[in-house]
Amino acid sequence: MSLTNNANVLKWVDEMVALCNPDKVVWIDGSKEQLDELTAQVTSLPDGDPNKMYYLNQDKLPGCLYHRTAVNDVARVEDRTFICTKTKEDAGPTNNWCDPEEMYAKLRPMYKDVMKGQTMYIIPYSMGPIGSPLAKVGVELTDSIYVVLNMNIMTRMGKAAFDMLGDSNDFVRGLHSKANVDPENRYIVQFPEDNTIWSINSAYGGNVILSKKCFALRIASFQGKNEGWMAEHMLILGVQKPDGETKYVCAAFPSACGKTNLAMLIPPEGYLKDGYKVFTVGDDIAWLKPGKDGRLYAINPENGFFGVAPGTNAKSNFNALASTMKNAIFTNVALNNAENTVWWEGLDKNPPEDATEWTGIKTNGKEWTSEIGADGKNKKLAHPNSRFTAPAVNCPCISPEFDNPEGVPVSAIVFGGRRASTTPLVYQSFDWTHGTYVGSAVSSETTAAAAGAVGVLRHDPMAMKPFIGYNVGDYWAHWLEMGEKLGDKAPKIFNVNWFKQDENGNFIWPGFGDNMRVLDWIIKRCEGTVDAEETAIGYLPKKGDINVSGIEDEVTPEIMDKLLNVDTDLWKKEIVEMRRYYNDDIAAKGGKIPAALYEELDKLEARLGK
Ligand code: GTP
Ligand code: SPV
Ligand code: MN
Repeated sequence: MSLTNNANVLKWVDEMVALCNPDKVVWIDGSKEQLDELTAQVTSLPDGDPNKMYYLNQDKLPGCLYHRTAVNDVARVEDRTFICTKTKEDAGPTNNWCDPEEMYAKLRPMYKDVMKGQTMYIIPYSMGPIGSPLAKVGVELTDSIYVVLNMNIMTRMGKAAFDMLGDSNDFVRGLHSKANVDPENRYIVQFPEDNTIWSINSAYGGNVILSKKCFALRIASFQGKNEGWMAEHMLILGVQKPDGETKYVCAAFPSACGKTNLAMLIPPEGYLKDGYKVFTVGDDIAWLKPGKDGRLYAINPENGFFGVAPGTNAKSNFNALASTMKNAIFTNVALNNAENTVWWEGLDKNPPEDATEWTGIKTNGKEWTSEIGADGKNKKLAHPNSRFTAPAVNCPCISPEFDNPEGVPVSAIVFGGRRASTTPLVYQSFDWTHGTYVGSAVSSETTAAAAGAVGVLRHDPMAMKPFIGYNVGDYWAHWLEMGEKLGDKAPKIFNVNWFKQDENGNFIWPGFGDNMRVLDWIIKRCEGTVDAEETAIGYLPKKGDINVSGIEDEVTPEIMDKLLNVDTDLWKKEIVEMRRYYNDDIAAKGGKIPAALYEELDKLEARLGK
C-alpha cells in the first residue's frame, strides 16, 4: 500500500517500478517494526552474501550492525560522478558533464529489470527538521536494505516526510541500484534541472546514501543558487561562553580534513574551568539562508553522522566515539572476533589478536594482508575510509538547537585544508569579498575519502570541488551576491590550517581539542574584543593572542612563530599558482570568474610586493 496520494510521487514510482521490475515494492514508513524486520532479514543472509550485515556484540554495542562493501567499492568515485545539465557550460569546469538525454539513454538499459527477483524500497525523507522553512523532501528508491538502514540514521525518514510534501512536486527523485557493483559501469549522476539522481553499481556510503552529497550538496547547491540560499560542505558548531551566550561557527574543510572532529571538540581544561562548552549542530553539511533579521542562519539537513572511523578514539574525539555506542552501523572497519566488537587504526594501540580485516580475511593482529594502494606497503586492518553511521541524538554534545526549524545565526565562516606549508594556523579575511577569494583558493592534500592517490595537493574551492552542482564561476558569483545581500550582517570569514608540518613531516600544531584556542580567537575577532596584525594575506593573531596556557611545552614561542609565519616567497608562488588555476583550469574551460575575484588576486599580489 502506498504511503502517499501525491500524484507526482505515484507517477514517478510507477515509471521506475516499470523500469527496474522488482518482484516486490515496500514503502518505508519509518516504523520500528518495519526496521526490525528489515534488520532481521539482512542479518540472516548467509555469510559471503555481499549484502550481508552482522549484529555486533549487543551487550557492548546495542542495536549496532556491521557491513563490508566490495573491495573496489569503498569511497566516492569522482571520475564516475556526473552533473547532467542541458548545456556543458552550466555544469562548468569542475564537473564531468553529459547531455541529460544521452545519459538517461545510456543508463536506462542498465536499470532495465535490474531489480528482478528483488525488492524495491521506497524511502521518503526530509532534509532538515520536519516543517522547517529550510527543509526539503527527497524520495530514494533502492534495492539495498543497507541503504534503508543508513537513511534511517542520516535523515528524518518515513511517512512524516510525505505529509510535509503534501501535493507538491518539489521533491528530489533518487534511484539507486547496487546492480552487480561493477566498477566499470558505476555511475553517480545528478540531473539538477530534473531534481533527479541516478546511482548504479555501487553499494558504498556516499555513492548510495543519496540524501547526502548527491542531494544535500550537488542538487541543493543548484537549488540554492536559484532560490537565494547556500548548500555548503560545512560543519556547524556552537561555542557557549562563560556569560551564557552561544556563538555559531560554520567551517568548510575537504573530505577527511577534520569537520567531524572540530564539530564535536572538547575544549582544553582551562576553557572548561572557565565555563566554555561546545555544541554540535552538524558535522558535514550546512544549508544557509538569510533570516528575518538579515543575519545568515544555518541548519544541518542531516540527522546523523557518516564519520571517518580511523583516528577516532576517546582522546581525539570522545563525542564521536560515544555517538557510535548504540544503534550505529559500521562499514569496512575491522572486527575484534573474540568480542564481536569493532576496531580500526587509531582506536587504541592494541589491534585484536583474533581479527577480521576490512576485506573479510581473518588474521592474527600482527601481520595482515589487506592492502591499500598498489605498492602493497600500506597494510591496514580497517580501510582508511571506513566509517560509522551514527544517530545525531547519540552525541553527548548535540546542540539544543539541532531541531530548531529556523536554524542558528552564524557569526563566522571558516575555510581550511591540509597544507604542510604556506597557510598559517589562522587568519581573517579583510571582508566578505576577500573571504570569497580565500574560499576559492582552498587547496588540500587528497585523502582516502575519494578513490585515487592520497596526499596530492589539489584545488578544492570552498571544500566543494566534488560537490558543486553547477558552474563554479556562477557558484563564486552566488557567494558574492549573498555577501551583498547580507551586508554588514555577513559572518566574518577566516582560514585555518591544523596540518602545518616541520622538516620531518610532523604536525606542529596539536590540533583536535586544542583547536578551541583558535576558535576562541575567531570568536573574539567577531566580537571585536581582540586586536590583530594586518598582513598581506589578512589579519593574523598578534603575538600572545592565541592562548597556549597548558601547552607551552609543545607550542613554544618559536613554534607559534612558525605557525603564524607568512612566508612571502611561498605566498608569491601561491599567487602564480592561483592565476594559473583561475586562467587554465577554470576560465579556459568555461568557468566565468567574477571580476571581483581577479581584483582580490591582484590586490593580494600588490600587498605581497614585487
Ligand atoms: P568527511 O566525513 O570525509 O567529510 O571528513 P571530516 O572533514 O569530517 O574529517 P574528520 O573529522 O573525520 O577527520 C579526518 C581525519 O583528520 C581523521 O583521521 C582525524 O584524526 C584527522 N584530524 C581531524 N582533526 C585534526 C586535527 O586538528 N589535527 C590533525 N593533525 N588531524 C586531525
Ligand atoms: C566526504 O567524503 O566528504 C564524506 C563521506 O562525508 S561521503 O558520504 O562518502 O561523501
Ligand atoms: Mn564530507
